[in-house]
Amino acid sequence: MATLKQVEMPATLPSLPEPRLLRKALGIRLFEQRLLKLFSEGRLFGTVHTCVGQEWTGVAIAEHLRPADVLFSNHRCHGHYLARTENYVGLFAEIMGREAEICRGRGGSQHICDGNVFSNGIQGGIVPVSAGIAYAQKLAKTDDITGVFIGDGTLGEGSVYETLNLASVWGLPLLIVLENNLYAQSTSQKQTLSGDIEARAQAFGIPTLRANTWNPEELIVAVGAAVGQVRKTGKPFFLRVDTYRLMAHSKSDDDRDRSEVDAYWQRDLLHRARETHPEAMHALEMELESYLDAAVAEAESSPISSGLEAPRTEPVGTWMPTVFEHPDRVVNRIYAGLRAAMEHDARWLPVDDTRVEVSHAVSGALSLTANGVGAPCSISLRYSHGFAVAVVARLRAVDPVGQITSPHLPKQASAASVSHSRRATWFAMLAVAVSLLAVGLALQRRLNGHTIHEHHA
Ligand SMILES: Cc1ncc(C[n+]2csc(CCOP(=O)(O)OP(=O)(O)O)c2C)c(N)n1
Ligand SMILES: [Mg+2]
Repeated sequence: MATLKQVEMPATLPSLPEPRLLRKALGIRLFEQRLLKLFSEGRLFGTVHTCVGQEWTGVAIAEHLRPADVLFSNHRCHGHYLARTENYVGLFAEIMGREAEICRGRGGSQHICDGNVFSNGIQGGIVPVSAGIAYAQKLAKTDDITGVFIGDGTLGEGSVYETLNLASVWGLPLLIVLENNLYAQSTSQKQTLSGDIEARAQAFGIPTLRANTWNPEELIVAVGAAVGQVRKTGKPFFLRVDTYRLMAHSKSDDDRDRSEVDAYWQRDLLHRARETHPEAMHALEMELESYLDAAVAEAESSPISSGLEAPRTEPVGTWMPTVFEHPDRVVNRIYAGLRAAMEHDARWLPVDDTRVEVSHAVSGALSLTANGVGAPCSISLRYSHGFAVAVVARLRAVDPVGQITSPHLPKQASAASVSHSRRATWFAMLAVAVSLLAVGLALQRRLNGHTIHEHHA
């Protein structure tokens, strides 16, 4: 049984939160960094989204919720769950697809259902559900409350506003905690958010408060005030928490400006504490790492969930089975869709099969490079039949090369016809030359302070 043997810590460390809280926040961070390592070793089932840099939101809410209160979370839920339950072994086991506890390895990283914590990876999907639970609490005439975490990107989901409206009209004991980390996957908030965040909740008559994760003690006080208010009034409350995700959205999908990310690392309390209190932090890290060693070993000793290996037996109804050209890689299907869409779009200049590469695809995020000129974009997309067209539109907006047309080129030429004829080779070379020229011009425009206007797909 993995047990945490706590090292001796002074009662307080100057300028740091109390060691009990520090241990919790650092435990979450080290847990997630361990997850990334395990992922790279192929020991996890499915993907993970870490909350490195945001740990204090979970710690703060766990300080104020009572056991009967219900907490909803999203795709970035490990910290929220661990802060509340401290079930490290269980979460490791869950993400490793093991039979032990939580959801018997079937929920994985994003679908937790344990200890009155529920998570779901569908952005905004949990928000109306959380209101339903809050409604049940109201009908039961308890003073229990429900909390729900959403990200700033999820402010683009209509269900959030429908819920804010009904929660306010019905007077539901619902605390909405918005983790404002400035990005949705790789899309900056600057591109998608208009107006004021709190004003959106205020428009529905819901009171708001703002805090941040760089000052955890103030954050904990703010969460206490928000929780207390919901419990006392039985009405909704909206808490905005400014924060920053220090690691990739998922794993390798991070194209944010490095200097921006570095600046936030310098601001991060746990990171800074290593410099200001090296001995205490080192001791704490050693303690937690050895606990995590034991927790991983214990989780891995549980058998793989039988459900994960069972063949699909339920009827498929009227759905046609999807036929994949390359059953091993969904990415190939996406690539084929892209090429098909481009072949019918005269504004694209077909060069050869390497014109657009889906170089990487994880969990709904695609990193694309166009023509090898490094005009990559990571994009977040809804899973829909129009996704290929959306990718093309987005690429075209990001990569000005995509807008060039040449009078010498057949407008509807397919990638295949170009790459397989001799004439096409000349066209291809011409296209490459034109492309390089365009990239040069685009760079020059950028250097001159012009920005390329991006249309959202
Ligand atoms: C309805 C829906 N659309 C798209 C996705 C893919 N996706 C997963 S997380 C994410 C970005 C979420 O951004 P935000 O709400 O700001 O949360 P953060 O990741 O920053 O914590 C997207 C687009 C999804 N899970 N659900
Ligand atoms: Mg976000």
